[in-house]
Amino acid sequence: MATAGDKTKETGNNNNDCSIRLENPNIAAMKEDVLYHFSLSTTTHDFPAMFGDVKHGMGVPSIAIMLHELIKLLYHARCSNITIIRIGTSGGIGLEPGSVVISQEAVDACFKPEFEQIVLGKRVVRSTHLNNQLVQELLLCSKELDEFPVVVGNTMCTLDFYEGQGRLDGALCSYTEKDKHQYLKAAYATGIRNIEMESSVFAAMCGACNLRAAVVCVTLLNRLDGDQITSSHEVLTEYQQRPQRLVGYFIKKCLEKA
Ligand code: R2B
Ligand code: URA
Repeated sequence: MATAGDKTKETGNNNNDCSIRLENPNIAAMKEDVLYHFSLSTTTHDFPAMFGDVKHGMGVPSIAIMLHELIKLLYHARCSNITIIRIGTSGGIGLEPGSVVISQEAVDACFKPEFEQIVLGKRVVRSTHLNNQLVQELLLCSKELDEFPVVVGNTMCTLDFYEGQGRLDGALCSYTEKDKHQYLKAAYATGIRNIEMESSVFAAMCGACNLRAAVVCVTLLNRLDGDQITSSHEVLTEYQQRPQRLVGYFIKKCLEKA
């Protein structure tokens, strides 16, 4: 299970404190904490040195770097039958904010199911199709859960949050509001229901490496209504938990079947 790109703020009462808060007073009092499944212990491993600088950023380069190393890790560990799901946030098109989109396929900003990378100075184009059976399994889970709106649709992946997603509120804007609406409506007409910044390389790399992959993102706003994300922190936090709740339900169901 991998997630990259999105920032989750869990700041409790202190809005400036971005450190992780464990809801368990016992941990701080333990002389040693053995993370059995990771084969790591706080006495035998220097966690801050090993993991202190771990940060996943946003967008295609960040998730691509993470995936290269994650996929190699799974390969070296001789894992098989891997299912990997990207969860995160997105801007919706024509959906009520808070809706969750299970991606049918990831498409580029020209609505093509492709991810293009320049390799050794040449264009390499990889397919971004996602596993349809996994889409259906997740959709069934969403019906069983029945907690929030869930749709299946295409997901547009862009290299930028502002101009790249047709926003009018970036530092640069080279088009009119009418152009923006025409673009988003054209996207909607091709089946695109949300826009984010990682799905295409995620789909392309997982597909090329034979991993069963899915993308499940919540929409934070309806881009047909505006560009700014204005919902309260509480509302956004609850929205961000929705893909986790759906995928958590899916994982639990898989474990019960195993
Ligand atoms: C969704 O949200 C982030 C941009 O705000 C980006 O990581 C993405 O894909
Ligand atoms: N993430 C995006 O990439 N776009 C949005 O509009 C919201 C979240």
